[in-house]
Amino acid sequence: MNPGFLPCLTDADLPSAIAGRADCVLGGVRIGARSNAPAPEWPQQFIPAPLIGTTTDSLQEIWRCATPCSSGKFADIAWRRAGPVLYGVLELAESDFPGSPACSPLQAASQEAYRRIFRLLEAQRLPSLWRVWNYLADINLETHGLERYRQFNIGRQDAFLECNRGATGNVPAACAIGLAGGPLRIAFMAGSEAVVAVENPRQISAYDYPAEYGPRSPTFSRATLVRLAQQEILFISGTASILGHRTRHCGDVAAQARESLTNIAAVVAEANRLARSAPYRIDELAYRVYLRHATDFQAVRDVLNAMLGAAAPVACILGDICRSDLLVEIEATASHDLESTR
Ligand code: 3EB
Repeated sequence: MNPGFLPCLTDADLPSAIAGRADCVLGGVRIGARSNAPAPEWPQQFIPAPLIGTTTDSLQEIWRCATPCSSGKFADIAWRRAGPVLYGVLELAESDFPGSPACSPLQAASQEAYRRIFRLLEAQRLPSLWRVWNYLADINLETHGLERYRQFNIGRQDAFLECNRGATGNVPAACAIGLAGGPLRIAFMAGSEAVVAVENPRQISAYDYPAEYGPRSPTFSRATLVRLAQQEILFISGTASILGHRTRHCGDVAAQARESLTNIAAVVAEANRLARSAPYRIDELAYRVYLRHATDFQAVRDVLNAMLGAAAPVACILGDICRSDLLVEIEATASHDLESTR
């Protein structure tokens, strides 16, 4: 029943990993080049952003489970469900949303995307949104008098409020990354179990950011812990070089990477106060690193090697971070078995 995270596979490794049990893949992601192969049967988020520091032009990650999934389509969301866990993928073209003077197309698309997600969860009787992966074009571009990331934040928060979910406290872990173009691309994991929200004592909660970062605060937790019958999952949100609410180390990518990892270590320490499983260690997490400039790769790799060891699984992706002065953002996931007696 429990999903197992199977990270960083090349396309060649995937068939043997699945071994004829494609119905036991909850869903996943493909990052990098588009594939010539037919689309998989499971919901797959596609992130058409270059991989950095690897010779392969794409990678896939999947979440597997022990029993076959049910699946469906709901308001353009492709979803699969294994017992108490659901994974879904949604793409919305902004051109399908005319917007209005008071609401840009991106804001309207963002609100509608989250509205649909919450409706699906209601229909599935799965109350809790655990983790959301958001990608949008030109995230730092100003249109309609406001940076597009800030437009997204308005639409997202409005949907949380409209659907009576509140916009602080028990909100999902997330990332929001800019791509060169394309639709609003959202993947999410959700389920029956409420999350344990984790914050970072070194940072103001994102949902409490002051108005200088936009008219509405971002709606995410620094991390979420999810407890299933035999497994606990730790989702660490996109984490950047922010102390309090301010960007640190403008223009210095190595220092930003160090600050980001120090923030992740602080989030892990907080998570460990709340976790039921054995303590999480930063050298066991599966990382995704987003770089604004591909040329910063070696400087960031050196920091990762020094702080995590060279063996840590890291996927490095070219993408824009949601503040123009941020050069790198790092997110991570881990899963621990829970002893059934606990
Ligand atoms: C930050 O800490 C950096 O808007 O969903 C990180 C993770 C960031 C998630 C989001 C934004 C988001 O504010 C940016």
